[in-house]
Amino acid sequence: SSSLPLCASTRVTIIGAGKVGSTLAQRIAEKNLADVVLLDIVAGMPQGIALDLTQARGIEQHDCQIIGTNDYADTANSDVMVITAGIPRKPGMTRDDLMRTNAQIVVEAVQRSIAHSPNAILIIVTNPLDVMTYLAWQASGIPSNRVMGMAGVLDSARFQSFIAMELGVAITDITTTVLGGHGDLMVPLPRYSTVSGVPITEIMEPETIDRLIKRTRNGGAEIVELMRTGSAYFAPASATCLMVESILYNQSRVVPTCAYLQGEYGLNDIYVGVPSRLGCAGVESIVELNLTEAELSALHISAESVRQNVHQAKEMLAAV
Ligand code: TXD
Repeated sequence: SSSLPLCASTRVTIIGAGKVGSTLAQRIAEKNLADVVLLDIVAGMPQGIALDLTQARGIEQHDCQIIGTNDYADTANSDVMVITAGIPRKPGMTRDDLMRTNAQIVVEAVQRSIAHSPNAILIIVTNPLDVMTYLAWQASGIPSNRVMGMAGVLDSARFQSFIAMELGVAITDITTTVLGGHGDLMVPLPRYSTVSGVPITEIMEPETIDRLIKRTRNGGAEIVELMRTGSAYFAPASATCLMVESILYNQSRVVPTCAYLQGEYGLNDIYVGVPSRLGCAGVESIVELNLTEAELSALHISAESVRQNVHQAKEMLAAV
C-alpha cells in the first residue's frame, strides 16, 4: 500500500534479532517497506529467523529480502539501522540496572554499524533508552539529527490505548503526547492529548487522568510482571516501525522522539523525548510546545535524571 520510497535505496539493518528485533523485521517486511538485514551475536539464530520470515513471503505477499547474519559486512549501505541489541529487563530490575552491560553492547554495535553504513540514520531501542541514545550518538561520530531513540511513540501509544479503554471510544480518534525520558519520570501531557481534537482535560476527571498517567508510566513494568521471562515487544516493534517508515518515505510524521536538544525547552546537550518531525534527514526539526511551568519543570526533572545517568554511564565505560 506504500508509495515508492523517496530515499534511493531501502535497506534497514536491525542489530539484535531478539524479540523486538525479529518482530520489527516481520513488520518492515510484511508492510513491504524495505529489505531487512538482521544481525545478532548468536550464531545461526538470525539466519534461522530470516529463513522463516522468507518462507512466509508468498503467503504474506511481499517481495522484501530478509538476510540473517553475524557479520557486520553484510549490513553495508543500510539507510536506517535500528539497535535493539542488549539484555532486556527481568522482574524487579529497573531500566538503569541494565546500563553497564547495554552501554558496552550499544557502543560497539554503533561503531561497527557506522563503519559499514556511514550515511545511515540510527534508531536506538536498547534500554535505558535516553542514556543509550546519547552514548550511541557520541560513539557514532555523526551529526545528532541522524541519531535518535524510540520510546515516546510507545509511551504515547500506551497512554492512547488506556484512554480508549477508559472512554470506550475509537483508538483512531485519540492522539496523545508524552515528553521526557523513557522511565518513571516520563511526562504525559493531558492538555495535548485529545479525543477528536478535544483535550482529555475537558472530558475526564483529574483523578481518572492521573490513574491513566500512572498506568502509562508503569506500562513496561506491568507487562514484565505478567510475562516474567522478558519485556514488551509487539508495541515496541510497531512504534519503531512507524519511525522507520516516516524516515524511509520522508513522511514528516511529528512524533515524540528521543532527540538531541540544543536549547529547545531550555535544555542543552541532552537526548530526551520531545515531539520531532521525522524524514529522510532523520530528526528534521523539533517541535516546541507551549508548556505550563509545571509541565516544563516535570520535563526538566526527567531530563536531569537522564543527564545524571549519562554521566554515570560514561564513568562506567571509562572504567572498562
Ligand atoms: O521503548 C523502548 N525503547 C523499549 C526498549 C521497548 C522494549 C524493549 N526495550 C529494550 O530493547 C529492552 O530493554 C532491551 O534492552 C532491548 C531489546 O529487547 P528484546 O526484548 O528484543 O530483548 P532480547 O529478546 O533479549 O533481544 C536482544 C538481542 C538478543 O538476541 C541478543 O543475542 C542480542 O540482542 N545481543 C547482541 N546482538 C548483537 N551484538 C551484541 N553485542 C549483542 N548482545 C546481545
